Amino acid sequence: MTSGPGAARFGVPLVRLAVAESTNDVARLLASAGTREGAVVLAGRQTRGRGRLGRVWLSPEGGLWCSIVLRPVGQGPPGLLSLAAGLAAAEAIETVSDVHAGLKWPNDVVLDGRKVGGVLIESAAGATIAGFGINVRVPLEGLARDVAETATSLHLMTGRPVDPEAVLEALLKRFAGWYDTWLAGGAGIVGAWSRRDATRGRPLHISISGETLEGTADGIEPDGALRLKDASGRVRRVVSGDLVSSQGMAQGR
Ligand code: BT5
Repeated sequence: MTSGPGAARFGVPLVRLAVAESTNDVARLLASAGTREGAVVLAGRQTRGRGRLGRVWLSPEGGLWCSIVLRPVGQGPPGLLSLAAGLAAAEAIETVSDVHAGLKWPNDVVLDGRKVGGVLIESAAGATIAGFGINVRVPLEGLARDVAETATSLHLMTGRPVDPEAVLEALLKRFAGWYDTWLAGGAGIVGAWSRRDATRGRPLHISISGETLEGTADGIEPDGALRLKDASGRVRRVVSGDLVSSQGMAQGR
């Protein structure tokens, strides 16, 4: 790693593994062994990568699969940490390429409407683990067909080889900044996120505990909740823990 405020703060120690089941699980083990804030686990591939709510995250060679151990002193707004992490991932992508990265609530990073990355925040062993997955040069043929239909990679979008290490370095710097912003109360996170909002105005079908809600994405609230507007104009708040699945999030390219 080169020097720089974020690189120094996040990325020590940096545990590199050729293969992990899930870097979030390795980070959890490190956290329970008392590792310091900023420890990072990086894997060449994951055999049991996961998304939210037990969903599978496909993680072949060629991606950035990493997790950061956080030990927040005090507490920023809970609903904004995941958004801050998404912002950091979007900015890291833009640091190493000339693409524009959008965000879909709550945590998808999208290029031209297709998912290039995601964020998984978990609490474990008295710490918080922030997991990031970015398809840097993952061949889409290496993903399951249904996933490949809505996914993309940085390599595909830029037409140029991108080094996962360069994305990691940018990510650690950007996330250190947004994490500090979050710790300080989160001012600016919702505004920055909203400027990248790739979902606003799009139709959504959301299932929450067996109930299906339909409406149009109407941006996010100050606490990070999604605003879902129904046909009559009524706005319902959806918090990320509520969301079981959504359709329409990958549309509108
Ligand atoms: C996420 O979940 O988007 C969070 C992904 C976090 C992955 C990182 S990798 C490092 C760390 N260790 C882990 O085990 N996880 C974290 P969610 O919003 O639930 O999205 C999951 C959905 O994304 C799946 O159901 C698929 O539809 C799709 N998907 C799976 N693999 C993908 C990939 N490589 N690229 C794009 N989409 C993918």
